[in-house]
Amino acid sequence: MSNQRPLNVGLVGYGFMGRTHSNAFGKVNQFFDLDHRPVLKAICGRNEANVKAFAAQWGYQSTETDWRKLLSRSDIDLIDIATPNDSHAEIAIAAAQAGKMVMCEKPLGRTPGESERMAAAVEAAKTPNMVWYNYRRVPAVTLAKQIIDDGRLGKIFHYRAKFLQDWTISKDLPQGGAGLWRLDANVAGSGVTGDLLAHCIDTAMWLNGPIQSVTGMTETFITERQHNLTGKVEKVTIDDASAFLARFGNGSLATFEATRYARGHKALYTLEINSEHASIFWDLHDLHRLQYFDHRDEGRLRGWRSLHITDGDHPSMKHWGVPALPVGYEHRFIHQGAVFLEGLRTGKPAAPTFRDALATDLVTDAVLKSAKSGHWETVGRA
Ligand code: SOE
Repeated sequence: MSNQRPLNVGLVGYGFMGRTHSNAFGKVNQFFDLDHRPVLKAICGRNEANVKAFAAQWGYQSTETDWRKLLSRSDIDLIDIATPNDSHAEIAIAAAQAGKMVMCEKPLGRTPGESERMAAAVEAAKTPNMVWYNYRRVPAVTLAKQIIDDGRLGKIFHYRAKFLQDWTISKDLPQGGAGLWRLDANVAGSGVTGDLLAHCIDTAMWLNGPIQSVTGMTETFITERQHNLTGKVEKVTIDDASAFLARFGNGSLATFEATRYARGHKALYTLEINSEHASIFWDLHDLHRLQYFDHRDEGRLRGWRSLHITDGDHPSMKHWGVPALPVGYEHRFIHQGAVFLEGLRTGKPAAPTFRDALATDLVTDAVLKSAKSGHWETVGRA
């Protein structure tokens, strides 16, 4: 559309998430009918050679090696943060104060204190903001949301989620630096609680409302690792595994578990809901299927239905292609980008906002506190 308004993007960070976000900005107008068109105006990262190579590969018009310089540019409308977690707060707050729109990779901050300051900054600046929690955009997960919102489930009793991986089991794996900063708590904030459970919590609260209280346990299985930046063997302070029980505001009970020590599981994110009338089960390793059991079905034919969520009338499928063709990781980010741009058109905040993501960080914080205290912890209000 020729009358689309350009939206000049300044992206900070050119790792795995920088690529994923760039792809989303580049494709979103091909798949969604929107008023704004992102322009890949500038990519920013500390290593000049890498940042230039990234700009050439992804079509950015310019490069910066200092994010403060990027923020001072009048030709940038939106700052998108795809850096490791320890720089999210500083960049986001400065970007909001510079009058930019701000998008940020998850988790929002390393602590609720950081996240609260970030949410306060974008709200004070009255600037559009969003966090890239992408599992909401899996068509089968969106269908689960529709089923719940339609009232088909009746009273919800149980919510059950887990996110299992196996990539940190080797004791020879170092911590720190590119790719491995997730193992360094100073940079990441926490281990699997902030990295993996945060996804489960974001989806859970989207589907089932606020979490009120939690009791958790964490474990660090390998307590020392070589640090890539110092070259020294250093203490590991992230949680390698984390599990918690929770009570939702609607009275339902929940169990959550995440680990990077589950041999054979690469990204086994599953969720299950059991309610008065029906149950739902979803599994990221089989992401197009939504398992659905409805007790109201005729008795003789009652059973788990395995719904293949790729038909034209399933959530978001009309954007992607002809029915039956599966969509993948990148589609979720393209869709999440579209949600942000749609928010600019309607003036309604695109979810999850910084404040929504703060609510998730308050749950992960309560889990980590409970793992230390051995007590139930009440979740703070965002
Ligand atoms: C960690 O392995 C990771 O890449 C997370 O950082 C992502 O958020 C998750 O979607 C997949 O796993």
